[in-house]
Amino acid sequence: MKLQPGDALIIVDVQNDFCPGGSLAVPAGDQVIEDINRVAPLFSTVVTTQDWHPADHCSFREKGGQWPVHCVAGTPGAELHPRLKPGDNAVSIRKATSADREAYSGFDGTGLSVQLKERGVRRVFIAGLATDYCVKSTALDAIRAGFEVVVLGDAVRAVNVKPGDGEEALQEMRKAGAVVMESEELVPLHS
Ligand code: VGL
Ligand code: ZN
Repeated sequence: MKLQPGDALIIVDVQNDFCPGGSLAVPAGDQVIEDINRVAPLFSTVVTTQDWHPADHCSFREKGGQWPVHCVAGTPGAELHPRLKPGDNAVSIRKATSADREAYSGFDGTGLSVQLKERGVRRVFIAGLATDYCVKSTALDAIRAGFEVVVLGDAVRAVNVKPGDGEEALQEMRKAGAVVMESEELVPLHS
């Protein structure tokens, strides 16, 4: 697939806590990094999202939520993985910053849609973690916001709380109108 002006890459939550050794490690989560680093230079707009929770976030088990404590704002676990190279001009988005509200999508309460539209973005390519939560939610919101959506299937990984959750999430994204393709299929704009 040939890239066009108006394409953006959204790198979802490639943070230490979601990678091996982190508090909510996605299996093989760090394997997305090399693919992302290879394709990021092909995009004039790159966005990184970070889960950025207060220490008492409602999604944490001790607060009645589903997850271990993860991605607490300002801690090493919330930092982007040190091997990730989004480029110097990447737009940084932090989400789920209020204690009483979950927000899996990079579009939820962040102003991302307006920022992308101001830059003339029409189509977004999505990679990162996790397929069955924040990638899915970000992709579905992007479609609702009027963007064309391509999910880079080799550059996402799932939590798979239930086996098959990742595949099911990809199906749901396809059904909503997303295209799933491999990062190797990207053809640079000037080629
Ligand atoms: C995520 C679980 C909890 C994600 C965030 O980034 O997919 N998953 N918080
Ligand atoms: Zn979270």
